[in-house]
Amino acid sequence: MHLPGTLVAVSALAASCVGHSMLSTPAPRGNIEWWGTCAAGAGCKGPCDAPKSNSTFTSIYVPKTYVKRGQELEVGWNRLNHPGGFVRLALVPFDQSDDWAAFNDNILKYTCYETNCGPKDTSDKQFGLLNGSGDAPCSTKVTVPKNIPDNTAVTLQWIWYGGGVYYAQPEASFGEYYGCSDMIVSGGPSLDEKPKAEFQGGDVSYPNSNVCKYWGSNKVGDCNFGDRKPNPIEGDLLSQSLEPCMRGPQLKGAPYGFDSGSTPPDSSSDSGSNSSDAASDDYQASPEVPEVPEVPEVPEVPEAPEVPEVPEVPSDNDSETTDSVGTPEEPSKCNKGF
Ligand SMILES: *[C@@H]1O[C@H](CO)[C@@H](O)[C@H](O)[C@H]1NC(C)=O
Ligand SMILES: *[C@@H]1O[C@H](CO)[C@@H](O)[C@H](O)[C@H]1NC(C)=O
Ligand SMILES: *[C@@H]1O[C@H](CO)[C@@H](O)[C@H](O)[C@H]1NC(C)=O
Ligand SMILES: CC(=O)N[C@H]1CO[C@H](CO)[C@@H](O)[C@@H]1O
Repeated sequence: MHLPGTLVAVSALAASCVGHSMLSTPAPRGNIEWWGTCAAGAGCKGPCDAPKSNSTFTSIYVPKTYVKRGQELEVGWNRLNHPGGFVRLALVPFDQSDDWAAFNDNILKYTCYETNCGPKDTSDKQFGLLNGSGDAPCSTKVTVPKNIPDNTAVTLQWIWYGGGVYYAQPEASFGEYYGCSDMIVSGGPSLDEKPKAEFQGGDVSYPNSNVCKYWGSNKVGDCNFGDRKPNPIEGDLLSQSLEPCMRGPQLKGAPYGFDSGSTPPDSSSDSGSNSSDAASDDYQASPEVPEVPEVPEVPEVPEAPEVPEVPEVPSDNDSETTDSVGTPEEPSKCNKGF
């Protein structure tokens, strides 16, 4: 990915600037095409930051992450100068990790984007109280389901949606962002029951209520931009994304399915417009017949991939200037965060 001329370099910075938050812990698969982030507005339609075939998970050269059933797994992402929105976490067998419907059917948790994190300057002069920059690490914990058979390769999906303050426009919302991390479940107490999706609200703006601050939509799929992709124009930063998604004031509420008047999120038709109606296989549907591969045996060894990690993405959190603060007319302010 290297870059003969200034124009290309500028466009690379721009691309890294257009991308925004991403899963950081456990480590994501790694997105080469969009410089680390998987933004629906840039053309990355999920369900993961990279497809199953790009995962290094089956390579014997890459150390695996092991988790136990019932374990409280810490999931982290960086705020990267943007307030608001929700994070959705879902977990499916690795084999099903290219399938939106499978994730929509196996949601574990919703929480606020700004969980355990917030802006650097709480009373930002330009964007208002708690709307300003700051790239603190955010995090939540999710319980590894107890209905997963031993030695199952699984994929945890992270989605950020409903985020706000798109390029200094306080009333413009971001599109959706996706990331996935592959791991093996082994050990821990077993239980046949499939976990129910839960919502844990309470963010930096509403620390003691079961809601989140968000912009645009509280529903996954509304800001996926369907099959549309941008037509990037060299040197035109904003042309690299279809964002913003929606315009309107900052909102306060629970995710779709937990707010009044909507139905629970566990059924695939309710959660995410990009889903088929076909039900996906559940782990507990057939405990005797784990259709899930036993991982350790997977020996397909592609030549050791050289670039499986996220490529040189500028450091997430060392920015002095911020992309949300930089105005669209000043794309050079944008080259540090993303
Ligand atoms: C997947 O891998 C191919 C081949 O290395 C690469 O061209 C493509 O950009 C990767 N996809 C993503 C989303 O990073
Ligand atoms: C944050 O920005 C939104 C959109 O302009 C505004 O409605 C809201 O009042 C701001 N929040 C605070 C706490 O000032
Ligand atoms: C960036 O984040 C990492 C991991 O959260 C942390 O160790 C490091 O100190 C941070 N750097 C800065 C400059 O904030
Ligand atoms: C309804 C919808 O947008 N479906 C899309 C979901 O994502 C896949 C993969 O990008 C597309 O092929 C579908 O058209």
